[in-house]
Amino acid sequence: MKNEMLAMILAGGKGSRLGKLTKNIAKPAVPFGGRYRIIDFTLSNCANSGIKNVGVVTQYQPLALNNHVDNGTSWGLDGINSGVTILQPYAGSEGGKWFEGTAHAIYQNIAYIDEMNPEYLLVLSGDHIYKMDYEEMLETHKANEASLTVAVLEVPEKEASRFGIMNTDENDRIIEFEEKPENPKSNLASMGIYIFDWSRLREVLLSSYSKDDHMLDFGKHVIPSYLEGGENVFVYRFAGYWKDVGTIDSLWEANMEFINPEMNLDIRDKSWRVYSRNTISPPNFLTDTASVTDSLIVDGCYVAGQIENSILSNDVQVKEGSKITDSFIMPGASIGRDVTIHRAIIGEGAVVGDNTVIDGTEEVGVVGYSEVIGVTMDEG
Ligand code: ADQ
Ligand code: ADP
Repeated sequence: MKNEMLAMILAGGKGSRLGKLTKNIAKPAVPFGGRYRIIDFTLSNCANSGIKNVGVVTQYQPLALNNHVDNGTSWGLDGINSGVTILQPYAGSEGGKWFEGTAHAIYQNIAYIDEMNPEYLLVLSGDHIYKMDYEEMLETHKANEASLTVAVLEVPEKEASRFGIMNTDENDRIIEFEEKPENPKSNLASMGIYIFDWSRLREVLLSSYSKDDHMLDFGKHVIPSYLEGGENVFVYRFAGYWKDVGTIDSLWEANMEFINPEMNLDIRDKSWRVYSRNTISPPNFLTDTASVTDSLIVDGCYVAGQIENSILSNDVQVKEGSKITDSFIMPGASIGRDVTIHRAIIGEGAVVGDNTVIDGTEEVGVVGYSEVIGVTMDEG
């Protein structure tokens, strides 16, 4: 079988910066925007870009991710010669091995990639919210006769040290690259999205692992070695909405931007749909004490309280007298009476007892997955 471009979504980072929100779940499977999970955006981009095969490389808590992605039907990726494959660390002849970095994760999956036999390998991250046409990026890659193309965008200067930062010449060829520099020399940042000529990358990885100088990471090892070796490395400039939601703050922010009418990630764009695996919930019920403004309320909710500038995912309950502002409530959470929640993320299936106050004014409030807070025995 010959695939022009195979996508590999790297979804195996620990996600430890999401704290208790990723205790039982891989980061890409964390709920987002009321109806979605983080990985839906990348999977939808793949489907909309005409990519047929997608490998999802994971290692922590993959169960919920497996259930969600299933065989890719929800994204139309389950046809003949297409599909989504969840790739987990496996025990080889030399014993099991965890993926030690992004490049190592690709190296460990060479057998799968060879089976797909692509000309180009698209490397993606499992924790970004954006809409992007990878086909257009591939056109740029071909036009430049590049060996590697890195998607980039300009970030605020004060955030630059969180990213791979580069300088380019007048033809958009990368001449300098530094992974997360302390003193960034520009604000042109890598989005961690790469297109490689697969045969070349395969050679480079095999040669590095045959010696004692293993290339573990794309940012730290592969890109610098490509530049040193004089390979054709170019940028692809992206201008739309893009957010790495790897931290509590960025996850909260991205959800708030999602309900901001001015934000430019148009979720209603019929030419670039974002798909997800949808479960069926009953219609919402709003009582006569309910008040809802500037909010998304997804199916299955029962609302008797006051909701402002917030997202209630499916099957959330908010009882009378409670007030929720600037918050993201994940599926199945249950909020008691006279509760105040401000600037918070409430995990899937969490239970918040009567009269609880969660005030995230200083620091975004978080209630974890299935966590029970503020419930006393006599209420039970
Ligand atoms: P980071 O996002 O910090 O920087 P990294 O932690 O390597 O890079 O994660 C990239 C993706 O790969 C994440 O989705 C993560 O979950 C996944 N991943 C990490 N380790 C993995 C492993 N061992 N096995 C499988 N998957 C793994 C990168 C680039 C920067 C760039 C930013 C943009 O290195 O140059 O600026 O992305 O967000
Ligand atoms: P399993 O898939 O075996 O039932 P998991 O612990 O992986 O067990 O997940 C159970 C359910 O809880 C899934 O629907 C998953 O998406 C959800 N879940 C797990 N952890 C979280 C979390 N931190 N926040 C939100 N939802 C979560």
